[in-house]
Amino acid sequence: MKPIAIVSLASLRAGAAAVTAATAAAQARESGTVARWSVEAILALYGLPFMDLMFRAQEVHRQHFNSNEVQLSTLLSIKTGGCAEDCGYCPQSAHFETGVEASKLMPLEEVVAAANAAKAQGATRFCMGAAWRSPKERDMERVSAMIREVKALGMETCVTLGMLNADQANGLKEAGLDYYNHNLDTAPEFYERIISTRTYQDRLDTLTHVRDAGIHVCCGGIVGLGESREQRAGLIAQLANLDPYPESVPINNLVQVDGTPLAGTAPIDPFEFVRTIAVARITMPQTMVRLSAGREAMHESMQALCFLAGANSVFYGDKLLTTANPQSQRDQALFARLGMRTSGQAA
Ligand code: SAM
Ligand code: DTB
Ligand code: SF4
Repeated sequence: MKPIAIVSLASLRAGAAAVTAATAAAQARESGTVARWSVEAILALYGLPFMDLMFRAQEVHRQHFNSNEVQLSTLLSIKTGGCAEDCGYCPQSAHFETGVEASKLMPLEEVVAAANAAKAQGATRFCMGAAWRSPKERDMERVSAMIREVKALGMETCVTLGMLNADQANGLKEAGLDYYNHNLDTAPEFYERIISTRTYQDRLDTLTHVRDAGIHVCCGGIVGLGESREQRAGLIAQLANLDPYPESVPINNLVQVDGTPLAGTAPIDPFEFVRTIAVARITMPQTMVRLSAGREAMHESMQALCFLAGANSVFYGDKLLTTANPQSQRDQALFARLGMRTSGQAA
């Protein structure tokens, strides 16, 4: 006797709602209008049976990308620790005792040497991060020089320096900056539980300046902060409804660092993390979805699921900013086992 398939009415409804929303979004894009994603439509995607969600994410992914290709960005902390902000996840905040030593801005030669090494390892983008609330004038000159020199190596450049005003964004564009990373981090209604020293609107304003300056936007968030699924959907809605949505969306899984207020938070279920990647892919079909912080603690099989869900970029190199990332050899072995090639690699 054949087994009887039991499908709940709720999951059928969720599936139908998600498909309708995704189709509407695709139609809106074709007609040149902006697709608005409601939190409900995103929750309906989250609520799909895992296999259906993965299938849909792959379908979308394959319309826009080679699903066997991954892009590599290497991070360098050019100014570490002592940050005035109080982001509850961050080991670099001066508000918490984490053992991270504050350093001054790195000399230009050291930055160029690190970029050269990253290029030699196969990275195509070099991302420089500074633990600042916002850069000062003198900092801007020195970072602009770094951008010019890294760009001269033939790499894409990205910096993340905290809040920017319009003049600063224009200055970075003149220096040749390709991407600016500034994350929304979480849903607006959860945000105040995590950060008190700058507002959600401050972040949106910086993103506007970056966009207006003609710099590509790299903007994502962090999960595993103790947020609910609805709040994860709220973050994705904020990102997907930016007009246009970011070219690059890093999805970070909290790296718990002793001394930060969020150390000890219950980790997110691995499948829920994969679902978040899939939902980002479906709602932002043409963005680079970057599987970001948290890979060091992730099994290879889970990383493979993230690629299947539509992630097509990673941070590459044994260090993120202050915490560990998989060794390059481990990543190369993983890509080889999965038959994935890295972008920029000869076919
Ligand atoms: N200071 C700049 C800023 O916050 O705009 C740039 C650097 S900051 C470290 C960039 C992002 O890294 C944060 O927005 C957050 O999403 C992520 N991040 C920081 N600490 C993390 C941690 N412990 N685990 C996972 N992601 C983290
Ligand atoms: C992003 O979204 N993740 C990166 C990058 N942008 C700058 C940073 C992750 C930091 C993880 C904690 C650390 O190493 O200090
Ligand atoms: Fe500072 Fe950025 Fe860390 Fe927040 S996330 S404390 S702004 S370095």
